[in-house]
Amino acid sequence: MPRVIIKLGGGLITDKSQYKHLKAECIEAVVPIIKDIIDSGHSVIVIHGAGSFGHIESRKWGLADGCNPDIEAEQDEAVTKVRSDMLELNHHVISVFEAQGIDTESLPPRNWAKGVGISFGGDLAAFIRSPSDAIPITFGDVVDIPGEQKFGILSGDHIMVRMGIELPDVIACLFLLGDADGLMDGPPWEPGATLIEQWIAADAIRASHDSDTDVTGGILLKAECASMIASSVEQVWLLNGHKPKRMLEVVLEGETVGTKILN
Ligand code: IP8
Repeated sequence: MPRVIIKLGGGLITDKSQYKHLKAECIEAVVPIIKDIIDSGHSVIVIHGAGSFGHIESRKWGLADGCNPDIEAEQDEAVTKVRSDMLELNHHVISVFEAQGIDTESLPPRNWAKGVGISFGGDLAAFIRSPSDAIPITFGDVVDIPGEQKFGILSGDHIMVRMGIELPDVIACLFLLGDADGLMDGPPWEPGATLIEQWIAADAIRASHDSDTDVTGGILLKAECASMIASSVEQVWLLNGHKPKRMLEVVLEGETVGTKILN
């Protein structure tokens, strides 16, 4: 069964500048198109980012750098809080799917993954489903790291890489952005920034859509991750999450407005 992996960017589903500010209407607009993708015979996996439910607190307490013995007690509290905030965000996302009649199963990385970056440890077999099964949903999370570092931040973008490369029958990996049509040739808020329609890792990017708020790396991380996936998957795209029909155009026609990542 052809498989499609979709990352709902944290900047699409939350307002990144305000702590725990959900953009429910954006999730509600995307889910019917995901349903169309399922109904057209595809197995779908959904990964969502953290946005302001994860990055603000993680940045404040340096969680991406692991345990700092000087502030260990505060960090432990922050880990618990971010994990609980991420579950809250995940419940919001899941409730939109359930409201539209799509069965889901939540698989938080803290329960199945250890370590960060693309070489994190964890069994991905539970994500292999057929189109009639509940769709697995996971997200960027605080995960345990063996040794002194104790914990770290596993980005949903790194989960995308591993799934895109290792799971069978993946025909498309789609990264939905909240602030642009795809990768732009400059910061999207600057007048004159234009869409890069095709991108290959050797091309430098000046743009930095999210780097001020993201502890995991923003648009540059996404572009690098997408490029790794493009070595195994034909359709890897950065798309405007506010125009969700473009996902269906990629899946059914292999063409749309967005940035196609080439190998
Ligand atoms: O937004 C980050 O995941 P991402 C997860 O997918 C946390 O990079 C908890 C900040």
